[in-house]
Amino acid sequence: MVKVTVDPLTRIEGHMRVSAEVDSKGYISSAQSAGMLFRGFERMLQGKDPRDASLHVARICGVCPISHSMTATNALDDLYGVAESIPANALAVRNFIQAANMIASHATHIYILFGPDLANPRYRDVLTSSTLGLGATGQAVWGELVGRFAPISYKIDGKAVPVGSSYINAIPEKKRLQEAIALFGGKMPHQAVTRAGGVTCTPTDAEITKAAAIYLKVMDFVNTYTLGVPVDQWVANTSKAKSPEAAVKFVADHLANLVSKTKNNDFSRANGWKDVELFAAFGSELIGEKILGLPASLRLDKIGGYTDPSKISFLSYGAYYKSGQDGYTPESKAGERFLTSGVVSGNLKYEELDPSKITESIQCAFYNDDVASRHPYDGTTVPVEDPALINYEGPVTSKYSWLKAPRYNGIPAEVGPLARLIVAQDPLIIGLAQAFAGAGMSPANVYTRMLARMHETAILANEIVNWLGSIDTANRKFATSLDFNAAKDGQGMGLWEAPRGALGHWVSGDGSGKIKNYQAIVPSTWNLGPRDENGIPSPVEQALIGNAISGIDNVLGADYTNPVAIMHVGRSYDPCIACAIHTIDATGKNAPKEYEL
Ligand code: NFE
Repeated sequence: MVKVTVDPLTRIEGHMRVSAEVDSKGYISSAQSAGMLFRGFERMLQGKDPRDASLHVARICGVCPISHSMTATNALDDLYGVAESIPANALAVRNFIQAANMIASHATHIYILFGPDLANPRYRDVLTSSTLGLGATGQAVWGELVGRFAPISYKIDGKAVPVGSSYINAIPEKKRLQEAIALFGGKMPHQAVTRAGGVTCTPTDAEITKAAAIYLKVMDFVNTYTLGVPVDQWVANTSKAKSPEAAVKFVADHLANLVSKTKNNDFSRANGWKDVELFAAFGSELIGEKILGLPASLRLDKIGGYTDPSKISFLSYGAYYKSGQDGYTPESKAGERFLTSGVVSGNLKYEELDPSKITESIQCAFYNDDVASRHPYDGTTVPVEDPALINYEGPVTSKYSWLKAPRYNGIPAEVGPLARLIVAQDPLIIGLAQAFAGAGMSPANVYTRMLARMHETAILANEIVNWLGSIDTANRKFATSLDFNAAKDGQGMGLWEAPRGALGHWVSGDGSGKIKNYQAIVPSTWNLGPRDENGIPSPVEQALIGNAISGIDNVLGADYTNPVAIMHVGRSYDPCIACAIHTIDATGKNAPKEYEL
């Protein structure tokens, strides 16, 4: 057995560590995922005025600050009892800035955080190896991968290939989207307009026009780089298809058509091979074998899946308020949001969301409590005090992470774009999930996670203009008033979706109008937490097991120094550990030795 540790795993910021036990044939037999940073927003919020929570929590993260402030705002709308009377105009503004942030975050992940892995030298070695004999086709695909996704300049046949075009051109799009958010939010990150009761801005027609113009620019990028089918056509034929079968057939036919008209290994954009199509070429059962003659074991849909459907589910709290109507229900009942809430089992059975079934376990996390698991309304955040107990290398039954372990009805849940669209029964994603399950494969894998992120970008891009257009500037009602007494002994729950998945905040009043308890369970905690008191591994810990350490089936032998599988599988969840721990102790008193401030 060889132990392979990747630390840090994330490109977004550090402090996520994955340690895997690899057997003598080069396959992962056990994995531990650890968050290594101790932060502390939940404790900091105690004793504060609840109305300020939406401002404080935005600082949990600079990538998804809209989602944190929005989720806090939802919890506060609930605490003050005003959720059902928030004006439609305020809900439209909230939808717009959330969707713009979601698209920016997805572009960051696809192109900056995950994309560079596709230009890993391992792909060069595999695609150009004589063992596989892909010849000129393999060379051409490698050239396209580097030309689009490489974060550095490579040399091919002695000639320098510039930094990847998709990688470099995605960056200004994020800036553009930040500007669109700032038009309403005042600034970005950490906008200040989503507050309990509504929003604090009153947009003008000129601002809406400007936001629409920025959006159109971003759509140029999506149409030029990401999708080989215009956004509206893609959505009409996939997300709005008559049936899952029709949606999958549309994509399969589109790809088959592309393959049939591709001659001389021309996988260029000009020939219709946009990023989603190129990604499919070696990522999917739909096409992988057809164009490259790849063995099935080389495909991305073969890695990062689950083997035991009874130990995993897919969870979404639902997101985006229904357009054109005042108010929403805080518990996000099924069918009440643009993307619906719910829980889908590992066997793809849907059930309605019951927020009382959510718990967090500290069994394997560096926190003390009398009981292993609690509902977040009763949750505590008490870090272990003895630095000697901070051991990321401990056995799987010990404490080994700063992330707690969230569970739904006692079962780990994957969250994120894939889970969101499985729960929403999106025809393309549910069609693919069913097809994979029918073929005895896991419905969740590296390919479906990445495809869902691209597909959700198209769905939101198609909808965002409607939300923008629904803002009625002649009607100046953007907020409702609050009864401050309502917060004294009350409780509030915010259930929302961040780019990386289900995000929940729970707040309770202390009887005097201050916050008594505040708990946040974030997407990366769901996906990347440790084991629980029943020894069940988290989603990523399950998804790593059984994979060849060098990815793509160790086809050229196991390379322990380039563990592509750990990178692909871990990064397919788009990890953000700053979000997942959200606790900082400025005295350093409770921090592990190596992190003392
Ligand atoms: Ni720091 Fe976040 C998102 C939240 S992390 S990015 O998306 O909440 O899981």
